[in-house]
Amino acid sequence: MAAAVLGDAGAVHFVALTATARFTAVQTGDVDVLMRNTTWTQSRDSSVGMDFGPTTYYDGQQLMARVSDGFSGSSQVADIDGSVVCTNVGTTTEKNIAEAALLAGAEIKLLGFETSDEVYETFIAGGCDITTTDGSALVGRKAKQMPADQEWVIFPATPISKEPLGPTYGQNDSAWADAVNWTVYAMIIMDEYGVTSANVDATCATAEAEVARLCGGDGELQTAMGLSADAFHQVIKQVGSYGEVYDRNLNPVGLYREGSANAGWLDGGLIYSPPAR
Ligand SMILES: N[C@@H](CCC(=O)N[C@@H](CS)C(=O)NCC(=O)O)C(=O)O
Repeated sequence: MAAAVLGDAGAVHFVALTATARFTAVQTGDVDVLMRNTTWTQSRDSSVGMDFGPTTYYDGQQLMARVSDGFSGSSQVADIDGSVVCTNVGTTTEKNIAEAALLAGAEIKLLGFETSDEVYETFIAGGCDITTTDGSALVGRKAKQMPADQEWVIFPATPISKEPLGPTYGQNDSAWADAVNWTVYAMIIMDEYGVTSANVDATCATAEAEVARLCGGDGELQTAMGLSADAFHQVIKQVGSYGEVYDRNLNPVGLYREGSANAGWLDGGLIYSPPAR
């Protein structure tokens, strides 16, 4: 966003927010855009004073437990009957698990924490049998924090919820929404054409049609949105295409686009952008 709007990907001020504090920060304008792992839901979109941009990661809630407690990749929600479950407060997670446990006839004790660090400290120390949140976060925490003397497993194979994650901003600010949304779309479209930070300069020098427009050449639409013509050229050059950003951040923890909902639409996934014209 900083590369698109200010021409400098480094011109950004990151503010760390707990799950409970994040929506107030958007409503008050303390942050211009809330990123990372906020799920698009009906209530957040309608009554909480926010609008949602394009989904950048199709996630889903799963559970994580110790193999030594008898859990495996084929465990189901019904199998957590009698368990202590740790999660973050102010999330879709706590609501989903309470609902899913009720439906599966599992009686659980839910412990809510402000930060994820507290969740995993408690889980590692044995204060809870189960942790639950978006599957991507479980995979990340497992890769980073599983102690050598424990084996953690993630289940059920099919997530218990849909967690579409993407940018969120204050409602009724159409110009800002356009800038945020089209930055995401440009990254998706450039990925479809195989344009990367490494080849964007050369590609833009000779590009035609849709790529040329996104590069800021013939028929470009960025200036009509209040951005500079080369806004998306800068995004790809300084940050990368959708695929590059995905691979850079998520491959290291073992998450790959292939065969997932986060593959491009031409590869059977859900990542899709309206045309740049
Ligand atoms: N996607 C869900 C869950 C988000 C969530 O649980 N976030 C937690 C855990 S991944 C978090 O960001 N914690 C911040 C932290 O502890 O650093 C939502 O939007 O409610």
